[in-house]
Amino acid sequence: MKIPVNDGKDKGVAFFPYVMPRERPDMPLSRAMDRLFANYSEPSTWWNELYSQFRYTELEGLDYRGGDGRLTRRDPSKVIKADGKYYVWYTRRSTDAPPQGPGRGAESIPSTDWDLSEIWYATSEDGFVWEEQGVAVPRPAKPHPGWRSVSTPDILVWKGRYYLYYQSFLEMSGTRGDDCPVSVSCADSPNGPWTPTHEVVIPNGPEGSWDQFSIHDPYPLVYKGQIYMYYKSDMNAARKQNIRLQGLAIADDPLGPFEKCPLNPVLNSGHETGLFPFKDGIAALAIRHGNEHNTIQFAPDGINFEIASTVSLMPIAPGPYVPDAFTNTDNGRGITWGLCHFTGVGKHSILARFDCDLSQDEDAPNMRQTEHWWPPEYYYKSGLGEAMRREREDMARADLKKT
Ligand code: AAL
Repeated sequence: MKIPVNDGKDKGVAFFPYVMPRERPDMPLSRAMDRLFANYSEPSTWWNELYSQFRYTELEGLDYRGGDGRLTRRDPSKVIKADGKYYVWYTRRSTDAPPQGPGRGAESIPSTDWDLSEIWYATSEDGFVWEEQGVAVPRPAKPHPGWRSVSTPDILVWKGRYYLYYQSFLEMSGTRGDDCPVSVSCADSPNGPWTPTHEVVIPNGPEGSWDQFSIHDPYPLVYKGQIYMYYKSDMNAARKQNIRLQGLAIADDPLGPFEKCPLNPVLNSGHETGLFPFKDGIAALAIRHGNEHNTIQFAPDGINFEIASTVSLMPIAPGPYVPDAFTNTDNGRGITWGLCHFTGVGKHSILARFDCDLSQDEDAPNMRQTEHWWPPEYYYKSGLGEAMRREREDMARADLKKT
């Protein structure tokens, strides 16, 4: 193929213009430039409504007992607004010992950070200072689902009632794997009292299926008049090569039955769920794992997701404030903030706030930047380590001996 010479002199071949066109120009394009106009809503992050940087703020008001690992808060729910306040629910573990590692706990000794946990909640009048209100869902008695631990909650508001969905462990996390189904509790107020159904509402898949062992991170939205419950499962645990995929189950009633989407899994990357109605579809934060991690994705039907942007420093375990999460909107406005968590803070996790501009109603130019100017020491923290340093030195010596 004769490669067109874009010197501007050969009038037979136009050159790509200096000012970025907002529509695909009528000219031959490379695959990369064609993709820029075909795959994205805009050819640049400057105008892409589903691109944003993420900024983080330490929360005030939540104590962690000196951070000795006996108290953890993590995996926040979506944030909702009720009675003129913000509400959030989360995993709270308070144990006499820090976590001992997957499968290495005992009756009152936690294995993982979310073992032997309860669901607690907090309220805020500004989204930065939070006041812990108390337990929402304690661990039920054996043999009810969740007797070992209830964790990783999310909230649904449906026809004036409140529903908390959560991972309900029937054994210590790490016994085989991080295995659990999902159960649900109901209330007439965000302050409870919460009535557990003691039922599994999102069951594990059949033997040999991708979600046979774990139904994690339940995340309900109201879409097309139904309850769209997104969730994550861990699979392929061979040789510690876990793969996380996300699925969808749909119901007409908060207590089910939830019918799993025949196209499951619907997201090929990610970890904890974080989604929101956007325009006529659903947007998803694909964080941490998979070929498409660190992307924001969009599905015009809530099922078939495409990459909308590539981002960085994404919130871990995002619990966004989604004003239209339950309004059955066909023009989702998007999100600007939420809560998330940081794990491995010693042997516990902490909640934090993230801010972004993934909203049709906000324009924060400083969040459209794509670069983080970290000082070198931030990069050096992601170092080689002694063994790999020696390995690379040996490689260099061997290479230099070659002619
Ligand atoms: C989190 C979530 C689920 C997992 C564990 C606690 O990041 O994916 O909740 O079970 O880790």
